[in-house]
Amino acid sequence: MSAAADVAARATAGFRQRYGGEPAGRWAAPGRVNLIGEHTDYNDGFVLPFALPLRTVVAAAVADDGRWSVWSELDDEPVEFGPAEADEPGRVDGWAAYVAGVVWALRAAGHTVPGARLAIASDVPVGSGLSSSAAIEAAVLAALVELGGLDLPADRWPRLAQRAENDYVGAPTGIMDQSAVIRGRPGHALFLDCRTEAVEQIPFDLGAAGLAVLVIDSRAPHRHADGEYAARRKSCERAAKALGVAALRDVATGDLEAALARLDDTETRRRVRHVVTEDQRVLDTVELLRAGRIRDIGPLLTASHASMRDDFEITVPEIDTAVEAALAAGAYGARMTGGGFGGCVLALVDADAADAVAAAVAAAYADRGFTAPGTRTVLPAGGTTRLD
Ligand code: GAF
Repeated sequence: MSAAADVAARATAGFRQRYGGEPAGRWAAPGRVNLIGEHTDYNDGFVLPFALPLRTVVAAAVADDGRWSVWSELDDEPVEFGPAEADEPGRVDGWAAYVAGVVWALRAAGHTVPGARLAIASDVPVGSGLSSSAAIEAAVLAALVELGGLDLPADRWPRLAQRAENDYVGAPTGIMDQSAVIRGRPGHALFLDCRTEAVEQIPFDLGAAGLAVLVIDSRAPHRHADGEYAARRKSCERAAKALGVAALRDVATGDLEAALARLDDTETRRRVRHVVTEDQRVLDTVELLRAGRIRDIGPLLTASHASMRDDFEITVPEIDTAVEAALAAGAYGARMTGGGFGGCVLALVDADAADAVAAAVAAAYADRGFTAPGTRTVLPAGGTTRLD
């Protein structure tokens, strides 16, 4: 059985076992990596993520009692909640908060959400920075929209799923992850303008170019990731205010030095420099990909990493070790992907060199006494969909 069929079968088996009977349908949403454009989304800037061939599947059916029951492989017992808990952000916690958050966001937007029984299985690893939470949100959202016959076109799903995460779960994230997992397309990276939500599917045919993206799970324990993420966001917002712009996206690359000169602390200057240069790197990457020059994006990926390490200060030793080892072993470029303080690194490599690069990273880890990394090659996959 393929991995995709297996995770769907697990969701169905979970549904039958917990609730009896058959689900009305199964909906799948992927994890994501971000090719480039980190911490730019909440600055109204540009990102270029793609969906992964790792999926979360929700098997679901309407429940006539108007309540929600959610079982996941992560727990033995289902979590149950009704409208009262759904309407009060924070009442449901743990992984089920992402489900309750979607119910909350739909209700807050004026939709009549059907009660439902849901069973969730997933191949997206939790806590690795591959957006397992956005995958749950998107799959549950797709299921509830269809089960309830809600009038909600898919281009409005990312903002709604983001609200679930921001306002119910309480994580002040941007719109990248939900957009990637909902709108991703096989063989493409998603160029997203986070201010306008305009998207362009950029061909990213690694296979035809003899290339691969190696995703390295740093296995670094998350170190204060939530608090540090929120602090970075606040710092950017303060800087935008000090510069008199709506968001750091409004600082043009050519105006960067003048803008930096107007800020009086060096830490804020570094944060601003990261965001403004990172937006430009996304635009440059898109130009190269449009021209079919995939290998040439390598230096931009590596420059993005240096900027995250030195200016935004969101990397950790395991992550920097993985990037350095991948580059030394011949990767065209490598960078941390995602929010930071752990998570994954991606490296652009020749497909036939992927194993050697992975081995070099593992050896560097062993030298430093780190827990062995996880490695896999990935191709851009499709976004959220109904399976049957
Ligand atoms: C996390 C967030 F959820 C995203 O919105 C984004 O800010 C990312 O970190 C950093 O680019 O994945």
